[in-house]
Amino acid sequence: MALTTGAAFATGLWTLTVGRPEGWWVFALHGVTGYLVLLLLIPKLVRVRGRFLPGIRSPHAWAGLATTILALMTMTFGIAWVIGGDLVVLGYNLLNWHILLGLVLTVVLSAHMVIRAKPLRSEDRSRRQALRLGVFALGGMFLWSFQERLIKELGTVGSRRRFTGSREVASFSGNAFPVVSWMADRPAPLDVATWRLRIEGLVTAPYAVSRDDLDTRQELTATLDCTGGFYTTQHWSGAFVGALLDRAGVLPEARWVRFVSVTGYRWSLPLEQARDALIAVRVGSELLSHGHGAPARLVAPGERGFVWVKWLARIEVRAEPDPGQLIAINISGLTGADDVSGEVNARG
Ligand SMILES: Nc1nc2c(c(=O)[nH]1)N[C@H]1C(S)=C(S)[C@@H](COP(=O)(O)O)O[C@H]1N2
Ligand SMILES: [Mo]
Repeated sequence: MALTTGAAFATGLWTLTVGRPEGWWVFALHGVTGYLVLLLLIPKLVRVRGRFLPGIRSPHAWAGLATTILALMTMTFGIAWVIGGDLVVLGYNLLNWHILLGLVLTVVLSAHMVIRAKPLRSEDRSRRQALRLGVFALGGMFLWSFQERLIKELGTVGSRRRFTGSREVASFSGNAFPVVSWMADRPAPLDVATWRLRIEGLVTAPYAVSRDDLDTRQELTATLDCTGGFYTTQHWSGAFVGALLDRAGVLPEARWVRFVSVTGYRWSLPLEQARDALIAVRVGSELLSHGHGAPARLVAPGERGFVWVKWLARIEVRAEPDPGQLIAINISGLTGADDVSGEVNARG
């Protein structure tokens, strides 16, 4: 039970990193794993049912009940989102709640396993047990494919979702698509007149460019797909990272390119992939608005929205990847001046 919930959590985390259509099966795997947890929950509930009433005074019984409700809510919200539900509670949609509750559930279950750790009973490891798990996994696959069939047949909003589960919003509309931050990044608007983007690190000649220098009208049509559940396809324009790097002269030991925001938010791409990414200053024919990352943002085709760093300050060529970015994106909003105009929302 705990192991399959762990698998559901792991595959869920994994989906957040997948942005290319070839990766659709990761989302399918997450769906199947979710249904597997649901199926395992039923016999488990039948087994402990008899123990709940006699133990009603004990905190364990209530903790168990609360955890079960949490698990059921997590699954219900996930399923409701893929079908097409558009309930918004406290500013968060069903997908946001699914992810949030899934995180809480994982923390609770991990604590439970640490506190009440008991060794696996030998029967847990027996062949019968493995067989049972196999049968339930088949059941999970069946339920998931039934869900997909049903969504198609009924033609619900979910039938028009992207393979990531995201729904299309305001494609080809210039700046008119949603403004989102990963956690709490809300910088005040940057002064375009004095702003410069620096290109530095493992290069022969570091330099800095203004927004006008970047406005070279190199174009890319790409889909921004936010893990918060929307996507938008736009014509972006600016300068390709490859062109910017060539001007600086990349050193032979270079392997990675790190994109750093004025807020400290940052992400890295492997050098070859980074070359094909765009530093955008325009969307459609309009200059980027503040909310969308003006003066310049990263457009990284095939990567989920959180990689598309806004309000860029520098591009650094490096030899190493950057594990610290996982922390940086979560804490960047805690520092720096806030957006006084209130144009930037955080949910994403
Ligand atoms: N500096 C910075 N860049 C950021 C973020 C952020 O919080 N800070 N959020 C990311 C996320 S999660 C998404 S989905 C996109 C959203 O871009 P948009 O506001 O133009 O829709 O920006 C990305 N770039
Ligand atoms: Mo996002």
